[in-house]
Amino acid sequence: MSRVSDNINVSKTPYDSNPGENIFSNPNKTISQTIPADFNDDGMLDMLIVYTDGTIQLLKNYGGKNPYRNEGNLMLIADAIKEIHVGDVNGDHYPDIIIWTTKDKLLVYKNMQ
Ligand SMILES: [Ca+2]
Ligand SMILES: [Ca+2]
Repeated sequence: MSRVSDNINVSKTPYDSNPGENIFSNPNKTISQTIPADFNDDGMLDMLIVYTDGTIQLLKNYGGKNPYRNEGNLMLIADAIKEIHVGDVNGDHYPDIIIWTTKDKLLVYKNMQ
């Protein structure tokens, strides 16, 4: 593998040149992962926030200028999280949450929309 070139001119990027829109922050906890998914099947991507302490929070997307609203904590996983995935495990078109813990438990949380 070799470096092709340094990209010093990003004028052709398809993204805007803003420093990035802050949609959420929590100074009291460390985010380990974010997973975008449409949890309420309204066509707009919501955001799952996973913290290092095992807390999982949902930011629901309502559209408009400031679309994301904190819907609070969904769950607190006692064991440390090894992997977390989102997928529809029961075929109802609502994404469910699948968690693999460091104690090798596989937990499924069905979306009860
Ligand atoms: Ca949505
Ligand atoms: Ca489902």
